[in-house]
Amino acid sequence: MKATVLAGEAAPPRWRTARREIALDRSCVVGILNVTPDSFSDGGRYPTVEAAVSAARRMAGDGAAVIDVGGESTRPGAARPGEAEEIRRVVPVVRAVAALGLAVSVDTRRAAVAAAALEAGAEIVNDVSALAGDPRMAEVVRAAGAGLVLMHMRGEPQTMDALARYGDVAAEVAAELAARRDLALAAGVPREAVVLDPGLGFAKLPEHNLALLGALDAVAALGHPVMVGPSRKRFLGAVTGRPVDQRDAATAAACVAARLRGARLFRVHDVAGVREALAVADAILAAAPRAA
Ligand code: HH2
Repeated sequence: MKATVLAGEAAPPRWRTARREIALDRSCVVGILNVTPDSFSDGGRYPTVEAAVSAARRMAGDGAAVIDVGGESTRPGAARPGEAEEIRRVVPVVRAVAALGLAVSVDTRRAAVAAAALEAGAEIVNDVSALAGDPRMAEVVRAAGAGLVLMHMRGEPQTMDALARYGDVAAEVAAELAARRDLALAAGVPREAVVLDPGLGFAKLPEHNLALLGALDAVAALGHPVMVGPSRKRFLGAVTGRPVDQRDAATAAACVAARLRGARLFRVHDVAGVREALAVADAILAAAPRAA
């Protein structure tokens, strides 16, 4: 399939991680594996390492190129586990999934958790605080040569809802992400390792999430691959009236909309459905690269 570059998008077609380069000439699906008791959609679903590994295998079989393992729920108001507990949740699962040869990212705001996961075979750090959560994070990522996802948020998951005030949400999110990206580069993280994520649902009201998806080109224009994580989130319930366990069609629609505005990576629970929807979007873009 031909690579497509959208107007205003100068993203490199590859993402460098600690163990490989991930091709982004077609959409890349990142499967969510939350090993938490309290995540809003899949909390408590994988109580053993074996259950988590078989979920990872299934997602890889469905077309996930990366498995994102998280040990902390960041839904609004969630209680934070201690650092030792987060490591205890995440590391055995990371080790077992990485041993299958799959690309593993660790979803954490803590440098010690990231370091332990990277040591266990993870190759990407997905930091929802975009380096604001721990002053040692950039150095841990740099030293491991890991990929880095910088996600936009304001404040903390406990406080972020009060900070959802924007004039031009896409322009503000892009500017705030650019500042976090500059910090990462200044700390020695290579440009090719950095992916940017607008943080759907983080310090954003439903209308902010929708406006961001419609103007995602502003983030893509920063010149890094863009990841989005709309999966089963509240704003999709606000549009469709569906409860959390019935939002996979809405998730696929949001991913396709984001793909047409330049996103390349899609963090989702329902890998098979989203992979199929994105195959159609990729085919349309390949047939008419200037369509969007
Ligand atoms: N969303 C969540 C967690 N991590 N990482 C990135 N890069 N982008 C996102 O949009 C994102 C993320 C929240 O969703 P989930 O993991 O499903 O739930 P919880 O935080 O309750 O574990």
